[in-house]
Amino acid sequence: MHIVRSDAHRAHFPAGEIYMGELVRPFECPERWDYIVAALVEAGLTDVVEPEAVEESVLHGVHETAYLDFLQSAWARWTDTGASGDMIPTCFPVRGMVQEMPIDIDGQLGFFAFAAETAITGGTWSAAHAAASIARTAQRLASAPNSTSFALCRPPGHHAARNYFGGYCFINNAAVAAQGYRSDGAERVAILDVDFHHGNGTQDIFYERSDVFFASLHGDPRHEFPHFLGFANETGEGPGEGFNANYPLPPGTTFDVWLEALEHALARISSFGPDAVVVSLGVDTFEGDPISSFRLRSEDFKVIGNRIGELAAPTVYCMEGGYAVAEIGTNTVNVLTGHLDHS
Ligand code: Q9C
Ligand code: ZN
Repeated sequence: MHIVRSDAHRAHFPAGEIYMGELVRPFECPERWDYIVAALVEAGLTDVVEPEAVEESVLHGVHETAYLDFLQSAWARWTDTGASGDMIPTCFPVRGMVQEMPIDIDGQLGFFAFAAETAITGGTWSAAHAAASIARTAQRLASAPNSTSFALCRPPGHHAARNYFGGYCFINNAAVAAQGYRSDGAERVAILDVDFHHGNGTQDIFYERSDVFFASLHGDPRHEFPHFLGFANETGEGPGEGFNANYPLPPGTTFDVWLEALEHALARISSFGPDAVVVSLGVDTFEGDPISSFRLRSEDFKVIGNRIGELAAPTVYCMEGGYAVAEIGTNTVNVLTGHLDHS
């Protein structure tokens, strides 16, 4: 299994995250990466590859040009106004307001954001771009039948939509991998999102497409972030109708119930007949996660990888969430070794 990773992620680390009325140290922190690397090495997963820059054509197949331009130029324009702190959006174009990009940088910040816990810093673009390159490189390395690679992306990506960021995500790495498979000739790609949170960004990107099937298991949005998307009746639109499957699950969900939903999602993916599979791998379903409410135990993650391995398709795992930092490495590696044990 190829492991694609880069130190470039360290450039992104905001000073704070708005959480319970306070500015706290962000849950999505650089040590998450260190713990995963340590566990990979300990498990003998040492076939490490540095990423090659993702092509513009693939990025533009996933995100709107105005959004990418905003992300790339945001920090320079922010500091030009005399601001020195991180970019935290404070004003959003909600129901009934004009949905057009303003000129002012503060206005654009709110226009391209859907949540305020996620700040843009001076290093955000380079780190997010590197994470997308990691996903694309890992995807290229998993083209043969049964080949698997791990994209150690940070920042994560599945909350980033065609034209907005939030939930710690800026560029949708899993979507980049799926789009990469398509541009390399795959006809059908399935994305399976096992992060605790709904992959609203991935759903948004592929909602009207029939070439990419999206399935997500997650905390019921009536109770959990991202709150406003991820319901079971969201099944796709236009040509994409029938190619989106959501499995919202109640707070406190244990592995037996979670696994039933996984089996259902895997059956849907099998009948779709994908040429390749992308997994949005969040391990924030873990019982010890500080911001999530599912009850999975470390050994359960082996079963997840094992079941996904049964698809026997070229597979890329893209790292998403997981905030129980001391256990993130074990939980992540358990999925990967569970997959390898199968194939
Ligand atoms: N009460 C990912 O896992 N805040 N993003 C939730 C909980 C945002 C999670 C607050 C969580 C974003 C990639
Ligand atoms: Zn998550």
